[in-house]
Parts: sequence; structure tokens; C-alpha cells
Amino acid sequence: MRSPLLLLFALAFLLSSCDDARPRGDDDDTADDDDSAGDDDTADDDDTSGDDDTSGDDDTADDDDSAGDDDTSGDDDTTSGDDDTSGDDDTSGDDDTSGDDDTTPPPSPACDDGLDNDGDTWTDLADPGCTDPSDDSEDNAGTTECNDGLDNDGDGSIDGHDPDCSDAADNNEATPNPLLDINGGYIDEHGTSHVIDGTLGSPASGFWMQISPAPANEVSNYNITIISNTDRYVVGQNDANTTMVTPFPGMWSRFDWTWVGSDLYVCHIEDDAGIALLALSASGADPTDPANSGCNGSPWLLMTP
Ligand SMILES: [Ca+2]
Ligand SMILES: [Ca+2]
Ligand SMILES: [Ca+2]
Ligand SMILES: [Ca+2]
Repeated sequence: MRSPLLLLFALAFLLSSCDDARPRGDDDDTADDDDSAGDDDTADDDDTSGDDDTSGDDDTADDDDSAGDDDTSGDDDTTSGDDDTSGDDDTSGDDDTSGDDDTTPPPSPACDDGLDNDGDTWTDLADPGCTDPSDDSEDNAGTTECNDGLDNDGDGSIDGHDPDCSDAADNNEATPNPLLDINGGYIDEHGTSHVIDGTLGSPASGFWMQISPAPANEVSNYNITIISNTDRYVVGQNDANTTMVTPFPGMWSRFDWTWVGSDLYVCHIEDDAGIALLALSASGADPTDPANSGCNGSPWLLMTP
């Protein structure tokens, strides 16, 4: 026989189960209408204006944003769908057409920004690391003296900061030596060709080559070691190369030059000095009247470029 107390417990349990089984569509809606999403308005997404937001987000203004985002300015952005922080719509033209509100222009590529991005002293297209203005890297491994990161000539200036670097491809950071004033090609009045190419220095360097008229075309050469543009002379050693016809091979020569107007005259005043110093001291050329005299009793040679 069942205990009356046991039946009472069973009845209480059944009543309690009926309360918990209330249908879920019958929710507690604190407003006058139901939320179409099926959840309770007291939960996450209540629309404070009193109408439901079909896009599912909370629109704090009175109308819904058809783009689905929250427009904080109170008007909807019907064009781009982004939030216009200035409060007006994109139709004013001050927004970025890419869709985000970016008031600063996009950054320029590294090869078109006016900066030395890699710190090698060369900027943008002057930097060998740049192929064109759209290139976004100036990086390069320089090998020339003017693009190696070193102060090659020890003057305190490196690469592009050194005034002797014309560009990054320049392979000489040092100040170039001055040139012999009369460098060039000439033909003298006997038909002999002269090619003169000297550079000042200690010692000077270069050559003075002479080629006799055809058909002989015999070559003489003098290897330059001393130049004075101020006093207008050159000292060189007679070439000992046996394929040449240089007089007194291995001895030393001195050439003087002078100008009469634009006419260049040359005097080979010494051609067989035993040492350079002796050639240097042979100062017998007289430039007073070079067209007629002054070179070992003869006229100087007129040189035609
Ligand atoms: Ca740059
Ligand atoms: Ca650079
Ligand atoms: Ca350098
Ligand atoms: Ca330097």
C-alpha cells in the first residue's frame, strides 16, 4: 500500500514540471511587439527606438541603416556603406573612394618618396637599388667607390656626401688630378701625328705619342712623369719598346709649348738626358718668336688640332 505522503510528493513534482515546460515563443517582451529573432528583447539587442532592426544590429538612431552598420552621425550612408566620421556622407567628396575613411594619402613607394630609405646617401632613382619610381626598395649591394659605404679617399665624406662622387656608379671618390693643358690630337707641319694624354700627379702620368706620315707610320713614344701647366713643359722617358723608333730609348726628353694667339707651338728641347732631372733643367727653349726661332736654333713646331 502506497503512503499518502509519497503521493503528495509525486503531485508536487508534476506541477513543478508543467511550469518549466512553458513554450519558448511565449517570451517576456518588455515592449509591445515580439522580437522576430525569437529571443527576448531583454537580452542583447533591444531597439531603444521601439522598432526592430531587421539587420540584427542596434541602431541608436531612429532609422535603420540599410548597409547594416551603425551610423553614429544619425544619417545613413547609402553609398559606400562605411561610417563617415565627419558626419556627412561620401557625396561631399572628401572621403577616400577605397571605402575607408583615410584622410592621409597612401604612402609613396621607397623609390619615389624623396628619402634615402636605406641610408646609403643615394635617394630614389639616384640609388642603384631603384629600378623605377614604383619600386618600393632602395636596397642594393654597392661595389663602386661611390656606393660602398666607405670614405675611400679619407677626406671625411662618404659616397654621395663626397663632392667628388658624380653618381653611385662613379668608382673614384678621390678628387681627380688635373690634366695636361694640351691634351689632344694634333698634326705638326711635317705631317707627323701627335697624341698627347697627360695627368698631373706625383709623379705625373700619361704619354706623348708621335706617328710619322704614311706610308712609314713609325711610332715614337714618351712616357710622361713631370708636367707643369704653369711653366708649360712636359718631361717624359723615351720609350724603349723595340717596336718603336723612339730616339735614344730609355733616355729622357723635355717638351715645351707656347701659344701665339690660338696657335700652339711645341719645342722638343731635350731628347737624350740621362736622368729626368737633367731633362727638367734643359730650359733652353725661347718662346719669343716660335714661328721662326727659339728651338735649338730652329722654329718651334706648329701643332694643328
Ligand atoms: Ca627613397
Ligand atoms: Ca638610398
Ligand atoms: Ca665610398
Ligand atoms: Ca671621401
